[in-house]
Amino acid sequence: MSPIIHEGSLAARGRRFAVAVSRFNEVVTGKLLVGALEAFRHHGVADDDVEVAWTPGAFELPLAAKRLAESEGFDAVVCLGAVIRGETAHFDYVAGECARGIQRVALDTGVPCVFGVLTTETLAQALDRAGGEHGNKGWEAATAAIEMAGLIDELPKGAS
Ligand code: INI
Repeated sequence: MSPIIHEGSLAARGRRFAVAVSRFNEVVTGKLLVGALEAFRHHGVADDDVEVAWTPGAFELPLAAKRLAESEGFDAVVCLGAVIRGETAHFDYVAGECARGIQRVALDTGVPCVFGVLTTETLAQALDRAGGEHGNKGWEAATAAIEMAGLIDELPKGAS
């Protein structure tokens, strides 16, 4: 006897995605956005099937994600931001509430909301992860959103 396996496919043609991206540290988040848009195109998503909403900072990402998720217009929402400890004493509040809020939106709406928010000590570390030597977390977040959109379609439906 073998178990039933559920997996999300990366075939994303025809799917619709939203990206909420923070303007704070735009030198980083702009690169994350480029990576995310490239990943969507790479996996067959049409440019017209992606919408982008800019927020002032990472702290505001959950509310934007909530509106996008509740619109029922998207298979998943990608949240992109960069919270850099060196620049703020309230790093823990911004990063923590951002992560908690994004997860809450996903659980409350049933729409996958992906955490593509860098939390680093320095700007250099953030840039390394935004198209630098550690890849592009925007690309990874978009790919995770595609996979989760497929998985959620596959899984048994229930009241959520
Ligand atoms: N927002 C970020 O996205 N990254 C940061 O590093 C950051 N710092 O350093 O403070 C930051 N602050 C702004 C915050 O997200 C809100 O926009 C602001 O507090 C208004 O609510």
